[in-house]
Amino acid sequence: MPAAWIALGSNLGEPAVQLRAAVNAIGLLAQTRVTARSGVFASSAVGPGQQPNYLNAVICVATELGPLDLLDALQAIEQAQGRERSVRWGPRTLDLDILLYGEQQIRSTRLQVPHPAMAQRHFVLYPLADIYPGDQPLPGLGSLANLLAQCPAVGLTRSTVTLDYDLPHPREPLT
Ligand code: ROI
Repeated sequence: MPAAWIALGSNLGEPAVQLRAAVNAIGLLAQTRVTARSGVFASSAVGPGQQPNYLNAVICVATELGPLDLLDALQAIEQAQGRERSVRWGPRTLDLDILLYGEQQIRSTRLQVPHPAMAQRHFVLYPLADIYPGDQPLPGLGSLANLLAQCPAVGLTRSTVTLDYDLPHPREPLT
């Protein structure tokens, strides 16, 4: 079953609550199981303008949903958790990005995988490193160790907050 890696971010409302609710909702998707979750990281906002600090994390799912069905499902969760999309690069209650989907490289208008900005984003790479297999190159991007070496963790700290999500037993049937 394909493994997909999903980045989570929030800097409005109660970010820890938002991230936990999102992981729970993802774990309830049809034909999908959460197989790993990173620690939670606090980061100052990257991008233009002033905005509150973020909490960021990364999870891995095993899923029978194709990439676009997974994207639809993640966007529905963002909407259900009250995401406003008023300002590009602006603060958000919940941001869910597909970082990687198996070995696939997808360049469509709706979905680009690997996520085109991930190599420059410490708030994605460091959480990913908590759970990504060390010996496995990222499709088209090379080793994670190399990406980390080129992306200093400035303004990024490991939070004491956790996602609080119990991983299901690997042999539990998918529903
Ligand atoms: N900055 C941080 N630190 N974390 C994010 O999740 C995040 N998401 C974004 C932008 C606005 C690029 N900056 C961010 O979309």
